[in-house]
Amino acid sequence: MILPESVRLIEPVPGYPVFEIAHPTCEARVALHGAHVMSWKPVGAEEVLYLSPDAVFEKGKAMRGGIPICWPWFSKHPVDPSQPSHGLVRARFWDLLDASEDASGVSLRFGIHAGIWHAEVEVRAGKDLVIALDSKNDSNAPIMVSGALHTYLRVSEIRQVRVLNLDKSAYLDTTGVTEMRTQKGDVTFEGEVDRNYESTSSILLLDPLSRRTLRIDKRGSPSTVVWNPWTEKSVALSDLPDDGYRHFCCIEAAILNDKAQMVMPGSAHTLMTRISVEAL
Ligand code: TA6
Repeated sequence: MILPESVRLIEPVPGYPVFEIAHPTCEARVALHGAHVMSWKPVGAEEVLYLSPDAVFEKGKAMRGGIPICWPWFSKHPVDPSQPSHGLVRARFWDLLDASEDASGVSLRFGIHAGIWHAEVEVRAGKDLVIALDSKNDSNAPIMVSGALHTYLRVSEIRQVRVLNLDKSAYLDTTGVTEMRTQKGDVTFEGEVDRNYESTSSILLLDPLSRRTLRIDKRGSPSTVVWNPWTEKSVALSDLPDDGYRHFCCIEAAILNDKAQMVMPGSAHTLMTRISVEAL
């Protein structure tokens, strides 16, 4: 396939192809492994995504940072504990189906088949970043899909960050005793946060030290997951520096397993997230 002028294929690690985008609207990197957006930097702005300096770039290993695609299930498999966490496709190579560009950005389209599972994803990098994941049903019976666009957003200092638009939303707190709670005001970070919010709202992430607000819109996603591992889990994760937790916040457009979407034969479900940078 002939790549657009502003896209070139590089191999920062042998056997690990990465599409490097240098377009008038942005710079970005997308790995073929996991169809994984590793970095995105709109023109005039600093890098928006957090990629762990200790991330592993190896077939079969999930990459710590960027935007992992967790699919066709989220976290633990609904019934089979032997299955990998966060689904099948973040640790596999996808196929590049199409690549195009115009004045407003670059589009890369990837596809993957894993048994009965068939997904296609479009990555649109420009002034905004849009990821649209299509769960396709090629079979003659309904299938249930869940998952998440597990976005790692770069922040200057997590203790200063505020997440807006989840006030009064119900959430499942999965730290400590797993229980349902209701959000009061903005989400702030004074310890580990791992929450599954019942929310379809757009999210604003205020990062005062970077003097910026990130806006996260979404579609086809009944839940928003907010995650920061804090100190202990940061130390426990080998592919994350001990203080890595200070510099990212995950805001995930999710379909949790208990809200899995039914996809009828011959049709598809789209899970989409859009990230944009706004001044503080
Ligand atoms: O999305 C939040 C979460 O499910 C957390 O519970 C935490 O495990 C995180 O994902 C990272 O998961 P990973 O499998 O990438 O280590």
